[in-house]
Amino acid sequence: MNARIVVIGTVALFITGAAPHESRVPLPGVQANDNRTAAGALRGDTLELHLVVAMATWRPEADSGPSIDVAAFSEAGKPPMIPAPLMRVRTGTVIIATVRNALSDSTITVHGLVSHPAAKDNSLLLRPGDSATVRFSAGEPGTYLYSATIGKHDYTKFNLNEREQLGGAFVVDPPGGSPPDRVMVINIWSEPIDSSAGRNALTINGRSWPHDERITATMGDTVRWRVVNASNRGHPMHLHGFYYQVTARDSMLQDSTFPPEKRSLVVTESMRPFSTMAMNYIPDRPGNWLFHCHIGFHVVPEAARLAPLPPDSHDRMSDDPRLHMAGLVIGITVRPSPNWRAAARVQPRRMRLLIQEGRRRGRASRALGFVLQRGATPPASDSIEIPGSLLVLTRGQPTDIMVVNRLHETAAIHWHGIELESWSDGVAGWSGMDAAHVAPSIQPGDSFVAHLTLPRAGTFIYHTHMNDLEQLTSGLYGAIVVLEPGRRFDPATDHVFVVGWDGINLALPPHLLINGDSLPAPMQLRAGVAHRMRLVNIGATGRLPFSLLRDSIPVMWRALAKDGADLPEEQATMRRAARQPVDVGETYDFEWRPEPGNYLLTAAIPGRKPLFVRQIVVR
Ligand SMILES: [Cu+2]
Repeated sequence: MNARIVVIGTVALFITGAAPHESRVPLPGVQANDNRTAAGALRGDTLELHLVVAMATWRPEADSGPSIDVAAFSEAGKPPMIPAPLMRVRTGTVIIATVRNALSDSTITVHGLVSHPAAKDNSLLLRPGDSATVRFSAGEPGTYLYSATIGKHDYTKFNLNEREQLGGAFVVDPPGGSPPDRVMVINIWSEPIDSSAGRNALTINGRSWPHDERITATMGDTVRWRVVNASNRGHPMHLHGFYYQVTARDSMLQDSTFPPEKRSLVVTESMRPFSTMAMNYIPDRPGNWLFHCHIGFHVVPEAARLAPLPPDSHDRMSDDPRLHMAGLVIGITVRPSPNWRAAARVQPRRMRLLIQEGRRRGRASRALGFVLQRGATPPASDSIEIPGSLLVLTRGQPTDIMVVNRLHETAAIHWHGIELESWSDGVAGWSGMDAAHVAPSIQPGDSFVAHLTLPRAGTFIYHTHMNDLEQLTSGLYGAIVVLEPGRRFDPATDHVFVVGWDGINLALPPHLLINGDSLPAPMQLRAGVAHRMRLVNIGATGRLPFSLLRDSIPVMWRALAKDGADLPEEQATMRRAARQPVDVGETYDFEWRPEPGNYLLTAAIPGRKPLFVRQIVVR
C-alpha cells in the first residue's frame, strides 16, 4: 500500500512526543474530562464560572504515552482539561463567565458563550494576560458547544494543522432536568510531518482508543448520549449491532430537537464540523460492541496515533483490538439480562464466502475481493469481485456464512447494520460475550462462521474490519440486500450502487469506483415502473452528494430507507434528487419511476469535476 503514506518520515524523533525544551518549570498535566461533572458554582439560578486558557502537557494515549504541549481550558484553581470543562445548567440559568487568557504570546478568541439560540456568535477577543466577563442567560434546552481559537483565524475553516484543544460541551437541560445521559466530545489534534504523514491525536473525552472509557450497559437499558463534535472535520459516527435514534441535531448556537415523527433511525449519522447530536439506543443483545467514526484515517493505528507506526509494525494485523484500532472508537459492553438465553438457530441457510487476492487492476496496489461460492465448486482462488458478491438474503431466515480466508494475511468481516450476535460482529479480539470469549481474526487458510439474523429487509454493507485502509481500498467491501420472505431480487428494477475507493493516493482526489468501475457503461432501465435505487458509500472517507439529473435538472424520487431501516410514513416523502449526501457507512434507498429519456446519476461538489457519473438510458 499505502502503509507508506503514514509511516515515512523521521520516526524515531517523535516517539516520545514533543522535542525536549530547555530546562523550565514543567507544565501542568491535562486531565481527560469525562463530562460527568458540570463546571462552575451554582447559586440559585446563577452559575459563576472562572475559565483560564494556559499551556499544559497532554497525554491523549496512555498515562505513560507520548505527550504534546497544548493550550487548554481549566477552571481557575483546577487542572487543565480536554475537552474543556463541561458547561451544563438548566434552562433559565444566568451564567456569569470570566475567561482569562494566561498564554504569554497569543491572543485567543472565545466562541459560543451566548444565550441559545443565537443568530450570531459574540466572540470574545483576549490578548495575552487579558480577562473578560460575560453575563448571559443559558437559553433554550439543547446540546451546544463552546471553544476558543488561538489568534483570529476562522475556526470553522478546514485546517489539517489542528492545534487547538479548546472545545467543550455546553448542555442546557429542560426545567425538570434530563434523563441520565453521557456527554461525548470529539477533539482532534494533528501536526503534519510531511505531505503524507502526520502525528495525530483523535480523542473522545480527551483520550483515544484504547485508552478511552469503556461504556457498560445492561440489555434493555436506554443508553442516551450527547455527542459533540468539537473538531473542524466531519465524522460519520457508526454504531455496531444496533440502530440508534437521533433525537436532536444542533450546533454551537442553534438547537433543533426533533418531534418523534421526524426522528431518524440510523446505524451511521454524519456529523458536520462543530455540530452536536442527541442520540439513544436500547441494546437488546449482550456482548461487546463499538461506536466509532467510519473514516478509515480516524480509526487505524497508522493514522490515528501520536507516534507514527514503525514500518515493521504488526499492529494493523493484530488480533489485539487495542492495537488494530486507534482514535475515535468507543467500546461498549452490554451485560445480558438475568433471563437471557441465546436464541436457537433453526435450519440456517448456509453460504460460503471466500476472501481472495487476484491480479492487480485499477490504481490500488493490490486487488482483494469477497467471492461467494455458487454451486459445489469453489471459485478459482485468484478470482475476485469488486465490490464483493452481492449477498441477497431473506428477512427472518437465519443465515450462516462461512468466511474462508484465502489471503496470506489475517482478515475479519463486519456485517454493517445487521442486528446480529456480538460474536459474529467482526471485530477481532473484541466481538463476543466477555473478555474470555472473543472472536479471533481469520488466519490465512482458516475460516469463521458468522451467524446472521436478519430482522429487517433493506440495504446493508459488509466490509473488512482489519487493516482497514489497505484492505478496504483494495476491494474488501460489498453490499447486502435483505428481501422480504417470498420476494426475489430482480436486477431489472432493483439497483445497488456501491461506491468504494480504488487505492489511496493522498496527493490526488480519491479515485472512486462505482460497482467496481470508474467509467461504468450506460445503464438501460424500463420506463413507467418503480425502480429501487440503493446507494451505498463504503469509501475510506468523503461524504458524497448524489444527484439524479435529466438535462441538469434533478428528478423527483421517494425516500424509502436509511441504513436498511424503512423510513416512517412521515419521512417517506417525494424529494428532489439533488445533492443527497451519503457519508461513509451510510446506505439510502429511493424509489424512482422514470419517464423515457437520458439521465445522469452523479456525485458532484459544485464547481469541481464530478466524483463519478453514470449514464442511465430509460426506454
Ligand atoms: Cu472521523
